[in-house]
Amino acid sequence: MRVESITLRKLRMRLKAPFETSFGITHDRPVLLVELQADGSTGWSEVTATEGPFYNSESIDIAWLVIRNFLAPRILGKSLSAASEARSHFAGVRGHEMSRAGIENALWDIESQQRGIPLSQLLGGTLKEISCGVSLSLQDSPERLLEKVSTEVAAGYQRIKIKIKPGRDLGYISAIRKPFPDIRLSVDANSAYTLDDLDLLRSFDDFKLLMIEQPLWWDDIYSHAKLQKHIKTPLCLDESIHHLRGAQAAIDLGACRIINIKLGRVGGYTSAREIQAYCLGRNIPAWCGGMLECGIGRAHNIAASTLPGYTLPGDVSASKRYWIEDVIEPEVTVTPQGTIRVPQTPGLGYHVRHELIERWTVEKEIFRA
Ligand code: OSB
Ligand code: MG
Repeated sequence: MRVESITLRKLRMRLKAPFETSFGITHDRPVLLVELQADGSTGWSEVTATEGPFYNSESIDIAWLVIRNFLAPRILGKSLSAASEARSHFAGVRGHEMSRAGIENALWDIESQQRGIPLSQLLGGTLKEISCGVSLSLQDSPERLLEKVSTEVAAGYQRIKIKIKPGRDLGYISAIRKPFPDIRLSVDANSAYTLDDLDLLRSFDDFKLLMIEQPLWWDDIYSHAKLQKHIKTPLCLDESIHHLRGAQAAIDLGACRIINIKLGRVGGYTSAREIQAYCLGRNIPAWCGGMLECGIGRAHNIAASTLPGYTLPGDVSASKRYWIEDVIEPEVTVTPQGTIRVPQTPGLGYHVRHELIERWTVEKEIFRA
């Protein structure tokens, strides 16, 4: 594959409903798409950074600059025999995992087209159908949250995750557990607590939660290890894990018993595959996280979720939960059993709606070899 050009596009897509986490509310999701040309083939991917450096230190605009000034020049005109080689070209760039994933994952799309096999198969995925969960935004009242949970349980989703933050935690968790004593339920704090909240966090043990996701500081594995010693519920790390070494440290330190793998956060498929293989070997359940992706990032998440290390339902759900209209065809749908059937055609397995993307583009730049 000789990398001929990289096109960046920023789209403004309106979420059907605002999504609130402990770090803020998103109404409009700026979407950064990568269209990469190599040997006459086109690969697509999504840079999953948020509008500002609030989830991690990346943002859509920062990623644009990093790709223009540092990543594109390192890969344009280069010939790669496999998409996994992209990572070595980016070795001199520290951090900026989501930006790197944006380029690497588009190359995986191209490689699977060129080999004539589905992306999931190229990755080594074994599932033809993946298990789905949902991540629910913070709500203004436990009653409102309960309505949302009821809707998603009725739709078949196999795991419900609710966002929590101080003041919107115990009352919400218990309101759901009463009518739903047995569903797989987890909570995600996005770093809203500190070790001073130990008693409160320990009280979550009464609710048979599948996990507590990233309760403490986004960049702090050590404090999670301290916390895990004092509570029974498994901790899951999201924000803190950027690569295999981080996953190894977290597991060895006992900082978590479950890992959320996000393709963007870990720098792309090559790194995600290493982490899932490691988790599988260590009997640590892993699952595919989400970043409110449009269809392109969603299609990549579906392919990743077929890998054998992804043993728990992920945050990969139907397009219609987020968007009135998606940029792929068909849009992602979920069966009444709470699964997504994995496309079996070469590449992403979905048609990319180029004209629609062009229409929704608010900024565009092309880099050529
Ligand atoms: O922590 O998993 C998270 C969305 C934006 C930023 C961080 C997170 C999330 C989600 C949504 O939980 C997952 C999704 O439905 O895409
Ligand atoms: Mg999370």
